[in-house]
Amino acid sequence: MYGGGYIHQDPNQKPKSHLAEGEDPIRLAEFEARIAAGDKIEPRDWMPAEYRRQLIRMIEQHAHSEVIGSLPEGTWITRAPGFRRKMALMAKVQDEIGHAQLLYSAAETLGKPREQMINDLINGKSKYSNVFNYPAKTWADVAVIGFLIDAAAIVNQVANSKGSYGPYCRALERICYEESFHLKQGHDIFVFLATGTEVQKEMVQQALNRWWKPIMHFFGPSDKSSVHTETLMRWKVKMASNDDMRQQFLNMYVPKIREVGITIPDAELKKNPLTNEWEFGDPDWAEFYEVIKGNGPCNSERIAVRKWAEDHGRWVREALLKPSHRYTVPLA
Ligand code: FAQ
Repeated sequence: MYGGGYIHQDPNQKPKSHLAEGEDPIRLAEFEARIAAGDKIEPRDWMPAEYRRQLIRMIEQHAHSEVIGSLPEGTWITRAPGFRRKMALMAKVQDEIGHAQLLYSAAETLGKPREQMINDLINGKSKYSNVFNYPAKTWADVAVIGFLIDAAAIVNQVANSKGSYGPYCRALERICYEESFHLKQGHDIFVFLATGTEVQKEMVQQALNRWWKPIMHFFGPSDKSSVHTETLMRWKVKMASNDDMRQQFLNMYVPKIREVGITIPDAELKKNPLTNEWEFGDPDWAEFYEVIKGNGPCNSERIAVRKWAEDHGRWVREALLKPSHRYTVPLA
């Protein structure tokens, strides 16, 4: 059984040093005191090199996830059933790209140029969320993504918007408003299908069967296998552990899925009457690690599409960056 988060700590292990070579322990102590007092750290403030490195890694991965995350649903814009569904989906997909813009800007404040981030994505150096390496086979997959992946993202982002790095927190606050609309449109489609004809209900059930494991993986490995949680929580970049976020998601959304007659594909899922929490079965962590290594069902396709967009959009970026003719043509 899984569930119930804790960070594994070996009592014999020496505490990890959070200082890079040459960094001043007094400055680190002052920095940590500011974080403990709930201050926001801003781009020009002193910060340990490891804090900067971790933030770049996490915000960049988040930005890439928004870009790549627009692809599975994006393929359904032309096939959405009806004009209103099409308009809502187009607006949602466009929002996700807007989130990427906000996040790349937040990561840039830490010193990594956007072009380098995009190159690292295309070259496979940077990760992005596991979930977007699965195909959206039917319209019901759009319902599951919009309802449950956006819900999972909200659980994570509402918590982390209270974190320590100002630009990231402000970006997350704005993103969360828009994600709430995404969740509503996903929930509306999910309920419509689940309470529709037998064929529609079966379609949404099959979609949930496909997405459940990746959604469990979305929150990251269990706390005892997580590499970065301890450091990130110490510096209030992550405001809850992977297991705690996963548990919060289960407690909120398992009842909402079951109330419309859809079965969650986990035979071991049950509510513990003592803790009142949903306990779940092994979500197959071997699959998670394969997917984040690049071996998921759609990894190569996703990166190929992103590379195509990058190559074909180059002339637009170059045109935008050129000085305007208005200023180069002398006035008569
Ligand atoms: N996928 O030590 P931890 C969205 C990697 S936005 C891929 O536990 P950490 C909107 C991790 O990077 C979705 N890789 O890592 C939307 C690390 O590898 P590294 C994205 C993962 O950072 C909705 C290694 O495993 N959200 O969905 C994943 O403490 C619908 C060890 O893991 C964010 O990025 C994963 N799921 O915790 C768009 C939120 N989990 O870097 C379109 C911000 C772990 O050492 C449609 N990020 N790994 O090579 C976070 O909160 C954290 O980074 C976690 C992972 C919780 C994702």
